Amino acid sequence: MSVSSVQDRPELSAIREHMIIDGKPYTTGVGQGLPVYDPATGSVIARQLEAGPAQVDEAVAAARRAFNNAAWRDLPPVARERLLLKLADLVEQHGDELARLETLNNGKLLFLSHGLEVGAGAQWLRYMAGWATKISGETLNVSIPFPPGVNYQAYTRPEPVGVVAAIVPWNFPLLMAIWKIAPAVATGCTVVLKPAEETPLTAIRLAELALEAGFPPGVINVITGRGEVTGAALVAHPDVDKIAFTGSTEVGKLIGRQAMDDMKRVSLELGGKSPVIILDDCDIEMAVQGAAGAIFFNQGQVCTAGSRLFVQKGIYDKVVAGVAELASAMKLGSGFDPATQIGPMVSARHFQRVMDYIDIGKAEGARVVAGGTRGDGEGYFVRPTVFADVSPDARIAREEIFGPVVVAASFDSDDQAVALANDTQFGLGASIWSNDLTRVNQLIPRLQAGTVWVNTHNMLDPHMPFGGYKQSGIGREHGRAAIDMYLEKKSVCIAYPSAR
Ligand code: TXE
Repeated sequence: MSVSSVQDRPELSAIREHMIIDGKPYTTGVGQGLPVYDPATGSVIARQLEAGPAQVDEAVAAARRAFNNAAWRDLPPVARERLLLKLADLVEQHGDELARLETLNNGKLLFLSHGLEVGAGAQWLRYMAGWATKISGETLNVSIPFPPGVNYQAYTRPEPVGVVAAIVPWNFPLLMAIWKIAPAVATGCTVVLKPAEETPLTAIRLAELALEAGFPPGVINVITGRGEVTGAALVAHPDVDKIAFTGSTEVGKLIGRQAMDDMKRVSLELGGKSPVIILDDCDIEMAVQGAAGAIFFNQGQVCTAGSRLFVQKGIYDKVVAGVAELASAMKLGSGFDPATQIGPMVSARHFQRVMDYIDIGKAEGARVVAGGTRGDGEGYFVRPTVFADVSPDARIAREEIFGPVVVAASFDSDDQAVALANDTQFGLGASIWSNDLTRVNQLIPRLQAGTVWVNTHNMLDPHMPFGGYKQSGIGREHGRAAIDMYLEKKSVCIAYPSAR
């Protein structure tokens, strides 16, 4: 490759094939390492190392040393805040390179890489930077009566939980790395991050930028490799204090069980099958656009994707036809093409999984009203697919597909809408589309979901706690809730003789 072509494509010069441990590039793994793909073409763009138990041990040891080192431990909160603010600036300054790298490796539309991975990533870093100086305990008025003549002063002291193992998936690689790292370091923890094996590249650059920002070596480490190798060794490591995981419910349960063996702190952000509930008093055009956006955004590879569409009987045919029309008109292609509306699935494996679900849906007798086939070309493209009249017992209505596939069904009453919406093992998100505030307000408390949107879907903000009811996870990210997940609360009780 010529130098000029590298200059033309900033993402290529940003590719790193090492890991970052203790502030340095680390170049040893186990086995042959693993290829990293461009999902729009299926071609190999890089190789990644695979960390085995020895490398995991080195990374955790580096994080532990950094946690105990005065250079980090004694840093005043305002200095942690400044480091996070500086990192946010650097992420923005390298925004073009990071966004292009993400689109190359993940396939997502370039404007989403800019707006979310980089833009929202910087926003989250700044929000969490602010928390570094606002963590405080409480003074407690206690009533301990013994022994006579003794008084007590009691207070709580929040302390960082320690070494955090952060394991993230491939759908928002840079943003989710930031969602874990930012609150962890805002509280004074240190981190070993394992990105998904599909999308390791932006996380490595983020760790490099963190060093440039001035984070001491070992505070933010990034190791790469497969879940069952690197991830499993990290989860099992005895010197990890907390595991922060986003991924499948299946792996989340495994990690939760393992974490309990050592009583590690654990937070789990898992799968979903989020309902989109369209009431007959809604603005139909807005609801149709919203329902399509809820499922097709990021190719449906979103944990809160609106993958179950419930529409009130009188407007069901119109809404389903509208969503199907939008789906059929969507342009598939490379995330680098500004005309593209649907990029590729992240990997060949995931592409196959989504196509298998489409076949299952057809075999179950669901009516295909849009898509239902793969896209053209070498890449892992799936046409936006709408299944109508899907029974709530169908597998495509119950299992997370994590692709551009929505299942639609109608309902008569609000009670029936609630029953359908809650008839799932998941409980991550839900949206209601209506102009009737009374109905909306009556529905909100009845929905079992960590986030309920009204006349919108998939909107997140660093101030809004985010997480799941039921099997969608444990714990909340973002907001004050995220900070609490990285803190231990120590009670201090000091005795002193009473003055009289
Ligand atoms: O997830 P995994 P996969 C759902 C979605 C998708 C399905 C499978 O339905 O189709 O999960 O995707 C690491 N110990 N979600 O296979 O395996 C892995 O390396 C420790 C929803 O990609 O859960 C990666 O870094 N770590 C979800 C991360 O876990 C392990 C986003 C996620 O991979 C591990 C992704 C192990 N034993 C998938 N096994 C969401 N909530 O957004 C894997 N990993």
